[in-house]
Formats: sequence, structure tokens, C-alpha cells
Amino acid sequence: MIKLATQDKPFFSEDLKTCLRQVRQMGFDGFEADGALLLNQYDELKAAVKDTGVPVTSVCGGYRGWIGDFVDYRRKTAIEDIKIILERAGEIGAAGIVVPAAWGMFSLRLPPMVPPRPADEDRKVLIDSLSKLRQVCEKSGTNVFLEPLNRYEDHMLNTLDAAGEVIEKGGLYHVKIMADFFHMNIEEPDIKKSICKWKDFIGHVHIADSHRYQPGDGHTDFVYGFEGLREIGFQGTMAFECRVLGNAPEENYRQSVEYIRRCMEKAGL
Ligand code: LER
Ligand code: MN
Repeated sequence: MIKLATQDKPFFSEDLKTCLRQVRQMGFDGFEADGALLLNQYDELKAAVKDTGVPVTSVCGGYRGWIGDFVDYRRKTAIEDIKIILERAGEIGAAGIVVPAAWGMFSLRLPPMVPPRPADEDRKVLIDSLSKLRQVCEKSGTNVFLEPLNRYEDHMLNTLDAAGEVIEKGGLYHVKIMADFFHMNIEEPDIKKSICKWKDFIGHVHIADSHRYQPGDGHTDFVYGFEGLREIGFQGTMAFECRVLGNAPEENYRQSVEYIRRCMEKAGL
């Protein structure tokens, strides 16, 4: 059964128990926690999950550095932080952590356009970082969800093909592909076909509409993409990762959850 989750929102309480209750009341099945919560407020988060029964389905970001960082000590720091997050994610029943190669570090489409490291080195570095996370994933029963970002946010992995090829080349089967509808809308020629091509690799999904606001407000064809998820028998979590437009953001967000549930139904999910 697919779960719908949300990342944190400005209108959710800072008190984690209250936050998780709000998440459920809004119509979600679970919460996608920032990794910083697992690093810095782990006891509070664990107690909130236990008290409310609302699961942390997944984790995203919140660690220092990037697995594809140009600076070696920052890459090592990222790996060490992610290891701690994954151990704790396993303890509280979360499926894993969403990890891009890097975010906002370099773009081949923005000046200076010439990266300090060649593409074949990028790939080696990514395979090396991801290999170092194999043991903790196996021990904690978690996955790394490797996320291709659009060309303006990262230069290493932009498509499901690029992420899938790194996984295959490195034999990294503790790593799954994270398919984000916002990035796919920019980079994939046909979202449904790309999802179907990587059917055994897709482990997690992010949703936002074409303009990265709440689903239902833009022009992304979610039903079409969800048909791909139905065809591959996807059973993971789809997490909302978007800003919320409008004067009544809480109500608009609630309506967006209803909209996505209708799209899921239309797609047979
Ligand atoms: C960034 O644009 C993004 O999509 C996040 O999920 C980063 O991991
Ligand atoms: Mn994302």
C-alpha cells in the first residue's frame, strides 16, 4: 500500500508531537523528517512517533556536505552524518534517506559552467560514497534513495537513467532511485516511460506540481505519472515536497492531499 507523506511546513507546530498529529489530520499517512531532527532531536522525535502512532516514513537532507562533494572532508562528513541518520531511521521504522549527489554545489547550465572535476571522477566519487553506506543500510534495514535533480540544482545526476546507471555500475543494491516529479518534469522526456524503464530500482517518490507549489495548482499530469507507478507495482512512499500558494495555506494543502488521492484513484493506485 502506497503511503502519502509530507515534509515539514511553516504551519506545522515546532513541537513534534503536535506536528505529527497535524500531519495525520491533514490526510497524510506519515512524515518525511529532515535529517537534522534525527541528528539533533532524536529522542523527541522517537517519543513523538511512539505517542502519536504517526510514522516517520523517510528522511530527507539535514546532514553536512554532500556524497558528491568537491571537498573531500565535506564528503566524509556527509557519509558519517548519513550513517548516524540511517541507524536511527532503521530504529524508528523509516525506509531510508533521500540523498542527491549534491544540491546547489555546481550547475553546468550556470556560470562558470566548467566544473573542477571531470564527469568520470564524479561517478567514481559517488560510487565510493554510496559503497560506504552499504553496511549501515544492511544492518539497519534501510535504503539510500538517490535523487536526480534538475540541471540547475546539480550537475552530476539529472535523470533516472543517470542515477540507475550509477547503481548498476557500482552494484549498489542498497541504493534505490528517488523519482521527484518536479525534477522529472524538467529532465525526463516522458515521466511514465522513465518510471517504467527503472521499475526495479524506484524506491521513493517526491511530489510537487510543475512550479513546485502544491499539487493541483500547476500543470503536471500526475495521473499519467502515477499510471507508471501502478504498472511497476510501486509500494513505497510519495512525499509532498513543495511550497504552498494562497491566502489559506493550510486549507489549500489539505485540498492538495485530496486532489492527489483522487489522482491516485484515477491511476488505479
Ligand atoms: C531539491 O530540489 C530536492 O528535490 C530535494 O529532495 C533534495 O534532496
Ligand atoms: Mn526532491
